[in-house]
Amino acid sequence: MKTLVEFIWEQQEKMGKATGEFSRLLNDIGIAAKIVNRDVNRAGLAEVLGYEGTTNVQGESQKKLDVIANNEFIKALRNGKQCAAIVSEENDEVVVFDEKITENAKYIVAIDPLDGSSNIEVNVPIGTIFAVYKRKSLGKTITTEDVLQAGTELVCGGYIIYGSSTMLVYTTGDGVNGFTYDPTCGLFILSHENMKIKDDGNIYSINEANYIYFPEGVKRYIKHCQEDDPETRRPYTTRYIGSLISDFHRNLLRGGIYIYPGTKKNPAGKLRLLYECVPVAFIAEQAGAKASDGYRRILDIQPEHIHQRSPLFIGSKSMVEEAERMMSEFSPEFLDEYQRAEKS
Ligand code: AHM
Repeated sequence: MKTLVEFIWEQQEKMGKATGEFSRLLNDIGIAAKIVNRDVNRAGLAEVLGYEGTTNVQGESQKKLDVIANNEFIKALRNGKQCAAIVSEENDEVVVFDEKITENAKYIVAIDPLDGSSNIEVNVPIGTIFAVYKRKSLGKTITTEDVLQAGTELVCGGYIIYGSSTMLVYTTGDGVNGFTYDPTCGLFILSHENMKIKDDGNIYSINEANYIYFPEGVKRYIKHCQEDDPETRRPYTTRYIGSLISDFHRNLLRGGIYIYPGTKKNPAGKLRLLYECVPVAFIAEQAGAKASDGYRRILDIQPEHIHQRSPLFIGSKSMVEEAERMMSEFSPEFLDEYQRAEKS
């Protein structure tokens, strides 16, 4: 039995980086995850259910649990002192911690504290998604350069899924490992070592109700998934939970593609680059899969603002490549359209 904390230490030592700082940071995320897990498990009870009565920067109504989860992660990371600032889906601005306390803090965290929270009431798995970057301004005041780093600069990408069991999955660029929470001893235990995604899955996950608004390339790819071709196991099967982490986690274990494209109404799609697309893209690549905006590698995109959105095509390599091919062939103009929309 190996615990999350033991595993992080071992990995850091192997890479010659065992100062304890990163281990502490990840451990702090694990501590907050346990508290959020407890609250998610009580979600049927009045004091954690329903709306907070506030909206976030995206104009979405905040659920009580969104706010609770956000507070728990911020509190744990502030107390741990290894993180200098947080970009959170639930905060309009960057949360910068007291400089006197975090003078030597080496890390910046981008987080969606509770992804898929519209599913809370119906007992569907939800998740926390996080990305860890190195602070560029060590010893100085936090700058925009600290928080607007491309995915290629990531130190760690991870998520926690609150499902039939609770799991923490993360990568630091040396493979993907999953830890299952054992509530009897309060520990995350290594259960899924060196996870890999099949090259050619047969599950596609997309909200097809938006079909009429999709770019032609996406429409063609959906039709491709539905064609009869036993040799390539088509027609594929469709599974869409509407909770990115649940859909991604299933496709990670079984093979498949998840798509949240741009649409005529929302050219850049719905998902946020920094704390939704980038961390799962890093995990996907480390598991041998691909993540793209339909044209470009997600990790190569240079963010221009903290709550920037991006279309996402992620999962089994051959499936993402086929979808990208159709985007280039049938919707070459859409890249400009969505970039323009994202800048305006
Ligand atoms: P959220 O950040 O408000 O929770 O929204 C993100 C979620 C993803 O988890 C999920 O895949 C997607 O929104 C579902 O959107 P839709 O209902 O449009 O299919």
